[in-house]
Amino acid sequence: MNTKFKKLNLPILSFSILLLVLLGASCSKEKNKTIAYNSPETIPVSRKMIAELTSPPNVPKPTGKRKAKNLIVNMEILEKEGEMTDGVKYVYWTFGGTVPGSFIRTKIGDEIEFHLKNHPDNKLPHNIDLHAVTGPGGGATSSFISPGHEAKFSFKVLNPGLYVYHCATAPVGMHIANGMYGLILVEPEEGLPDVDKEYYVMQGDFYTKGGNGDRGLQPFDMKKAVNEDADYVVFNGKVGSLTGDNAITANVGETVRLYVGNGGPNLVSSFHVIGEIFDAVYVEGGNFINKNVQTTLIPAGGAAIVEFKVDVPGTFILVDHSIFRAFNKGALGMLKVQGDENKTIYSGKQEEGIYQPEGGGIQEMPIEKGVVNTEGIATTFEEKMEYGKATYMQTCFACHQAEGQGIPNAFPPLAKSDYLNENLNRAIDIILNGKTGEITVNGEKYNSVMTKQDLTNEEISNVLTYVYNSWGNSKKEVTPAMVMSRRNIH
Ligand code: HEC
Ligand SMILES: [Cu+2]
Repeated sequence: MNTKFKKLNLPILSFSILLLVLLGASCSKEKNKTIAYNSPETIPVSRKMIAELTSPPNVPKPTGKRKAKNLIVNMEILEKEGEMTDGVKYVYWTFGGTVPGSFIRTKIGDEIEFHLKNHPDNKLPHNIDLHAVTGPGGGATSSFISPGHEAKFSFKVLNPGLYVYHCATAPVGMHIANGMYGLILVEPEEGLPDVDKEYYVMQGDFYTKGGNGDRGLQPFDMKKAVNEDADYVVFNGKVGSLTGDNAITANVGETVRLYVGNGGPNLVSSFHVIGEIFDAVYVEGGNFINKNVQTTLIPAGGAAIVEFKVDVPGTFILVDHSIFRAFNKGALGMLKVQGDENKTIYSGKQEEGIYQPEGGGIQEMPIEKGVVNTEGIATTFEEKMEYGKATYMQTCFACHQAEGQGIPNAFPPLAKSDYLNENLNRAIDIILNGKTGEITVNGEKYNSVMTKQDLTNEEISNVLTYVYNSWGNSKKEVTPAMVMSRRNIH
């Protein structure tokens, strides 16, 4: 009857109270006493069972009402090359072939018979330290094995919660930095409450010889790791593991539970989902439940369970809210929610007006479809370039950068952009309507969002003329009439 998950304490509490009443004890006095705590080490195990292990972002089936078992975990260590991001290779060291390693799902009282296999093709010895283990090194010394060998050790899980496991072979930091971590869940006796969707997300920081985006096979950089100067901070082992087609999904009205871990080795995570509020957070993966949380801190070598109901459709972005990590180092994932809009909860953009601090109130934008703002109309090519540059520096610069060079993995370049130069109408459309979905610019894939730009036909013709006549582009001139005709299509 050991149940540390707070949510599930109620029935046990009422049961104990009932017992006390039956025994004739004074209920009001006894309420404050601690509940009798049956040692979980005395929980009997019924049978042998092979543990289901899953790769991220999936988790094994809930343990539900099953009794404690002799649970056999077969975990294989693989050192293998993978892709950190497009064009960047990295040799990962893995538990089960993925970063993070296979998810292990257990129930309190389970006796885990752990078989750790070090593949013969591997180059190094490894071991495992599971934070769910009560015992020296969390199993590390008992599980130390060379390539081509298998180690076996057993432990009983005594504390419900979500725990990190990792390799603890020297240099420990390097083994973790190369991806040797994962999560093990210990469910309480009754299991966790039912939800519609469950996913496995784990953050990690990576250190490469070259800088972020430098191509080719990148070796681990010990000096940067010691200085905690990460080149990549990512979810599930690589940039884009949870974006675009890899996004996790849910339907409007469903409850979502994320098992979120942080392997580190160095950085703590300020885990946040843009556009959602966590209804419940099992703080640090333990039994304390906090409600209505915006951002939860996940320490290196720690975890949290977050739960929320998705009420409206859209793409919800998972980030480490140390926000440069999200937009510049990869710590960005997506939850795509499908279903009907709910305008009571979220209206979408209802109106946009001119803001006049002097108190002019909100007015209509003077740039309704095709209506040209008569001020500042360029009459010569030079004027177009001048006005276009001004608009560029006001509107486009933040993302596409001063020289149109863009930002690797986030904002595509406009300088010498094959994509831009290939199709003028498409470029106009992008500014009028925005752009989402995967595109390839100069051989690099981008899968992000450009919002539509509220500019007049005149401004769009100027800014595009400026872009086409700068940075080695194809020198096209765009007129307001051309923009107007694209506007009328939509
Ligand atoms: C908030 C950031 C942001 C701003 C501001 C922005 N863009 Fe973009 N732009 C993007 C992103 C992101 C993409 C790629 C979208 C995708 O992946 O589908 C993109 C794509 C493009 C493309 C097609 C790809 C290429 O590189 O040729 C063009 C052209 C473009 N933007 C022009 C502009 C112009 C001109 C402006 C200013 C009027 C502008 N953008 C403002 C983020 C931005
Ligand atoms: Cu290792």
